Amino acid sequence: MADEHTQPNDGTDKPQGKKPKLPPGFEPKAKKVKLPPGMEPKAKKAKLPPGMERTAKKPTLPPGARPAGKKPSLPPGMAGGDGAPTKLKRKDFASDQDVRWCPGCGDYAILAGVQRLLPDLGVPRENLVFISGIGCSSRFPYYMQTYGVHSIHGRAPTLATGLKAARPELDVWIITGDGDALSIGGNHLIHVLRRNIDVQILLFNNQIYGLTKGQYSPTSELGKITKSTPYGSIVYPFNPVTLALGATASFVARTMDRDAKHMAYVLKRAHEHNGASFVEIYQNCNIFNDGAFFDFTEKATKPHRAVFIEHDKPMIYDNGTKGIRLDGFRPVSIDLTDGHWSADDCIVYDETSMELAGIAGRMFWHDDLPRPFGVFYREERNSYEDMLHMQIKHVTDKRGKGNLEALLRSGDTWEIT
Ligand SMILES: Cc1ncc(C[n+]2csc(CCOP(=O)(O)OP(=O)(O)O)c2C)c(N)n1
Ligand code: SF4
Ligand SMILES: [Mg+2]
Repeated sequence: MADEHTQPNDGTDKPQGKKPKLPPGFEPKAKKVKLPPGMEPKAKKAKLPPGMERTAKKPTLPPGARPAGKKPSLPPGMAGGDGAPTKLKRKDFASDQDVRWCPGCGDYAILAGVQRLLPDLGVPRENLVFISGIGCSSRFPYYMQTYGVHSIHGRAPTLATGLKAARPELDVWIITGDGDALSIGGNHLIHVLRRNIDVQILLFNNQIYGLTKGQYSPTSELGKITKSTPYGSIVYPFNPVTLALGATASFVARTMDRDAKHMAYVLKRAHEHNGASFVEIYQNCNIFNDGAFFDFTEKATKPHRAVFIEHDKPMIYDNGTKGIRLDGFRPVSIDLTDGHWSADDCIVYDETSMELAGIAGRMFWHDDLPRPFGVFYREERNSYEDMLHMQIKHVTDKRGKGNLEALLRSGDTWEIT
């Protein structure tokens, strides 16, 4: 009989949503970090470079840059553009490549969801670019009849940053996995979010390395038995939503492969947003981590394990029988059927509130709380490329057009003979 620890995903993992059990011999320690005197955090308003003040004056944008919250208007004659009659269909976005994911993989549903959505977004194919890293999920650009780059492990944000800086009118999507985005690409992900490059980032989270056949990833739960953690993972997982919020992302959402309608809604919202839109998508890897999210995605458990958050609406779930209320700063589940509480007692979700996003984002390990799906946070602020082109214009207006030749020959130069 094969040793059970050599088997990938042997089915002994704790269901998601429950506080994971530490491997034997490891007890959690709760330590409070004390700041040294004089290091209390101060709330300071950031100073913008000259010509880039956000308030009062709205600077005129140079050609190619667009103001926050606006999507580019396409030239006449282009599909979906001003006066263009041709509407593309889902099949127009499918390439002639054979899709090489395992039968039953959640990646198929995400691919179909994106291809179904694109005709409604009205962006011509020649303006669309899908950039991925490495992993099963990162094979995505092959299957799209658009421009695309299957790039280097964890570096899709890097390529996307360069492309958007040079060609801000392009509609750029980053496709990445939990390993690609959060292990090798962790540094690049936080900076693309901080810089607020106007891209859509779709993180296919299957809580495992799929392509390399089932090693644990930064989102694998504590105690997870995999090929690379035969005695159970001893590492706390990242929660991608709170990670993105911490990296000052201007749009943060979560959806799932098994709810096409919700995924379409979230992706559309992400696309509407000017700036980096981060979307975590729970994706089933039926080969190496089957059922990782079934608590939240399957009919029998979804109603009481998932809560769908909507702006300006009370946080209600379980077919309207339960809600989420704030008890001090803690979210608690309340019963709406026994006459004690009503919908008026529930949190009315505000997706522009960083504080609420933090609270909802941390509804993660509690057995007695559902996990939220939807748009956690949205903030209107200029994208990096808007600011970049504004700054170039400001400096050019002031100092005139630059001369590269003169610049190269200025200052201390040497002639090598
Ligand atoms: C520089 C480098 N390091 C490691 C690898 C091996 N590798 C390929 S994909 C991958 C992880 C993929 O996991 P994830 O991003 O979660 O994608 P999935 O396959 O699960 O969709 C790793 C470690 C590599 N290809 N290149
Ligand atoms: S290994 Fe998993 S993630 Fe990769 S294609 Fe197969 S089912 Fe999908
Ligand atoms: Mg993965």
